[in-house]
Amino acid sequence: MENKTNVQPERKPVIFSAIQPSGSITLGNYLGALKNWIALQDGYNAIYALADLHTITVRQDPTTFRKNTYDAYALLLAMGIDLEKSIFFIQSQVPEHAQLAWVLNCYTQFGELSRMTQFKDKSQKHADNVNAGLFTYPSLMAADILLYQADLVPVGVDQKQHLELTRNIAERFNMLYSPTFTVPDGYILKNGAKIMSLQDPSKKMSKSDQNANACVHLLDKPDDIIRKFKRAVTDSEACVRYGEGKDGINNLMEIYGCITGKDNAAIEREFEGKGYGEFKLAVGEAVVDHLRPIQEEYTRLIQDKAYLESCFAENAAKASRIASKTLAKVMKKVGFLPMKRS
Ligand code: ATP
Ligand code: LTN
Repeated sequence: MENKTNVQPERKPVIFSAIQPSGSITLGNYLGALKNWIALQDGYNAIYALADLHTITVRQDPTTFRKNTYDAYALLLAMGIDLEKSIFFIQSQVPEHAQLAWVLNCYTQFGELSRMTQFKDKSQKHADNVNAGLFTYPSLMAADILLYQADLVPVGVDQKQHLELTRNIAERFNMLYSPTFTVPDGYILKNGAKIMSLQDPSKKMSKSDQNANACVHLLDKPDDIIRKFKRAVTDSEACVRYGEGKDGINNLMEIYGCITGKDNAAIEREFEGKGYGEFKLAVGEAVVDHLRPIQEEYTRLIQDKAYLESCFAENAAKASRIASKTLAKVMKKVGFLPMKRS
């Protein structure tokens, strides 16, 4: 997905990313995506969102959904999203997202959406509710990105296909009318791009996993984190080395490497001659130590709802100022009449 031409030297490149408040945020979300969001704030014009419109493609209990949204916002601030540097808003509070998504739906082909592997996976997983929103999910995601003329989109590897589709939609619209959207590039981390389930290391670690032991949540208590790592599925070789057929150990090495900055060779040396029990405990403890300050800051922030709500409002207004410009251009090019309110 190389495309350097749309990064103009006179402005800081724009990055956009979003996460759904669809459950409690996991270590996979953090190492695969969110840690990178924090690091990118200095070099880029960073715009981040909680994609709550996407979340209702899977049925949500309203009370839990509201709680997850507050929690995710507070947790991301606790991780280090700095509102002096970045915009961080809630998607449903910026109506331009739903508006542009509708328009883009009409420039996205049924065949393209049918090929999305996430759609296929999620329709199997939620066979009783294969709704139209689940199907058109990628055009809403394209709207999120294109409204801000994003140059780069930091995401986990599982979102690559949606990003390709976003590029195709943008290119198609630009060709049909005139250059309107920046065509974005993906920004996928090498390390931690895909953290796997602790119970089935062939599957990605996912917020919505039914098996509580499969997934470490950032707000899990230290004892629970240690316990989940102790129970992580490994293999029978009892040797800490990266290799084929060792998905469980590879995954634990990846997590440990992301947290400590050590490479695989250093990890292999550190645990030479030691058993899996010792290694799993070390990984658990490293994760607990890393999360401690984040959890403390989250606890402080979540008690201050008034502060959080003022952040929601201020950031939605900032986002809307940018989004409304792109939307107005699109509407005009398509041929809608300008809206004049008396
Ligand atoms: P759900 O279970 O509701 O589908 P999820 O845990 O898969 O949720 P998303 O909200 O879809 O998470 O993704 C948020 C971000 O985290 C995305 O950029 C995604 O690529 C990344 N991500 C999700 N799971 C992982 C994982 N296991 N490893 C690395 N990155 C991940
Ligand atoms: N589909 C994404 C969340 C998401 C997103 C976006 C990511 C919604 N809109 C725009 C990047 C850019 C996911 O992580 N499942």
